[in-house]
Amino acid sequence: MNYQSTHYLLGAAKLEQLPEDTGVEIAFAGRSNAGKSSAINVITGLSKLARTSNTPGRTQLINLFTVNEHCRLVDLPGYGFAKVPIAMKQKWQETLSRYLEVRECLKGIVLMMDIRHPFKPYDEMMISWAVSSGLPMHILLTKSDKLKRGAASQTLLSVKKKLSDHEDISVQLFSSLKKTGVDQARDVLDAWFESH
Ligand SMILES: Nc1nc2c(ncn2[C@@H]2O[C@H](COP(=O)(O)OP(=O)(O)OP(=O)(O)O)[C@@H](O)[C@H]2O)c(=O)[nH]1
Ligand SMILES: [Mg+2]
Repeated sequence: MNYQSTHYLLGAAKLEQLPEDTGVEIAFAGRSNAGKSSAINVITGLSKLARTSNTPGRTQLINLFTVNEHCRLVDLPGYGFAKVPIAMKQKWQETLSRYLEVRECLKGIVLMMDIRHPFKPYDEMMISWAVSSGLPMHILLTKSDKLKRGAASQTLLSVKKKLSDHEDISVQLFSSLKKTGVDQARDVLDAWFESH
């Protein structure tokens, strides 16, 4: 897959604003600040594609990026962000869960978990959701540069072990900062895009 010409399509606040439900979408999910937007940027090799920020909750819409005529990447709003009014938070989460439920062209989920804090309640929820809906999931243990090599591979092992019952879930180390694991992540995306 060639990601060079990936471009921003639109940001949807409601499902009605999404493009026609055809082609293939791969969604990037994870807690706020886990590094979703950064991962999209390094995977596509386009550093300014998705907006990244120190302020958690930056990505508030379902942002879609067109890779080519049939393929889109989706930057989902980060869940678990505390500093917005509760009503707004519930609204996003409702939109997010409806997107996951109804979107036919959604063919895979990339879940970003900060390697220092894996398996937060929302991650568990996403994982169970992927399992119950039969969608493949690929987990990026992000910010792996924050741990020493040994500690990072130990976390990888324990996360793999915890998910060993689920053959449709894969896991890898990832660092947007050091660009670790980029080819491995691309291989997964390519396989998903190409199998549909
Ligand atoms: N050290 C390190 N920092 C990272 C890495 N990836 C992202 N960050 C930083 O983490 C912060 C959040 O990154 P984003 O990519 O904006 O996170 P996000 O998941 O899109 O956040 P929301 O849009 O708020 O949900 C930014 O300050 C990034 O620079 C990484 O691999 N290593
Ligand atoms: Mg973001």
